[in-house]
Amino acid sequence: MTEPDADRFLADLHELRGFGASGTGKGVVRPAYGAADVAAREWLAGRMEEAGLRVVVDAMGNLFGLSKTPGLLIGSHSDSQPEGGWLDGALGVVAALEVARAVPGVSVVSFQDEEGRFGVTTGSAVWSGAMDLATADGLKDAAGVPLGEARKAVAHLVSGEVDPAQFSGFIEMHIEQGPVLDGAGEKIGVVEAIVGLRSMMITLSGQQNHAGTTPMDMRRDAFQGLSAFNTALNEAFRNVVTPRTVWTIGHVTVHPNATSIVPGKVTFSMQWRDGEADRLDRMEAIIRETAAAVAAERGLTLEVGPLLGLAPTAMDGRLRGALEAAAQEIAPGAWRRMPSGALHDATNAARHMPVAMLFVPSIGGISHDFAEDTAEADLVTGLEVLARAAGTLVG
Ligand code: HGY
Ligand code: MN
Ligand code: MN
Repeated sequence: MTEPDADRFLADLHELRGFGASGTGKGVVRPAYGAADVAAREWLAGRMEEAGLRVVVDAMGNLFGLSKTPGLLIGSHSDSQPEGGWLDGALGVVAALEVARAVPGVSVVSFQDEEGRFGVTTGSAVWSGAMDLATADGLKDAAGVPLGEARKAVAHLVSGEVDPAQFSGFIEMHIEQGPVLDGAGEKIGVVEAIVGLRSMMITLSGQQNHAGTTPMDMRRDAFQGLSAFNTALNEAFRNVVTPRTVWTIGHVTVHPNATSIVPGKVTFSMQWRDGEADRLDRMEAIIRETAAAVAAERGLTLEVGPLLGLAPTAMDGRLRGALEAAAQEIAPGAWRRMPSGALHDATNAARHMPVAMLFVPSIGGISHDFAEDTAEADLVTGLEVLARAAGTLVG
């Protein structure tokens, strides 16, 4: 084992953010299967080969750099949110590459569509068997493009499949994407568990009509239905949720989205997250009941799309122990155990192998925004902890 090269690691990170650079700060626009995503994967494949790894790209576009001796898999994703930060996912891929250069027996992965342009962590979901390829191909993005169509953009790179059984475990380094470490002035978070998530698209349909001549009591206004649903849901959740439970209506399309037309149709995303599976179940029942009640009261029709999601996932004790020991050596008194409120590919990898995660601070807790950032010194501390832990695990 040699020491990781911090300068090369930082140079790779800054080069990667050049693919899909947003022009706003260090932000990136690198959605799955877009030109910038494909170019970034081609560049990463070249860096993996230079590091002596065998490159394999699977049918979904998951990019693997395999070590000669199978052992630990380390990585994350290199696709981004529609307005993404330069580190979300990319940090874990580039750190894995640098660790693989220093620690024999480490393989590297950049999963595809972790950010869910098409669903929820679709690349690692198909790789892990949580979703079959045919189902994934039928998923559509917000513009109605099927994944099966979009992934033709990586067809020229596809070279085979990678069996998860060959790996002894998976570790993902990621930015925290929250305020805890930055607020406490700490450097490392060792993740105890990743929350579960459920997500579905809901459509309320009423009657499109003239905004001037249609009396309020004669309207079947789909947006008013969404507004009433949201208010009723927040009230209905009060006795079910905890301060850590979150739920979000993040994507809304109003049809026909015109100033002088009563909205006839509203389609929106409903996403909720919690550490307990039975609470996710109870919330799902409340969502369905509340949507049906609002639709009935307002003379609207209701369509509920397929349920997507991931179960809450505990991290592996042995892998976590190696991360904690390395954190204590490198950042004594400046690390903590903590949950992950964000989703990660590690949840899907956990279907086949022990997994663990470590976090570095997010400045101001900002993420899924062009302003996302982490001090370079903290990025390097995370790299050193990851390399130290990997060295003990494959040693
Ligand atoms: O939404 C998430 O938690 C992840 O960043 N895609
Ligand atoms: Mn991520
Ligand atoms: Mn993300």
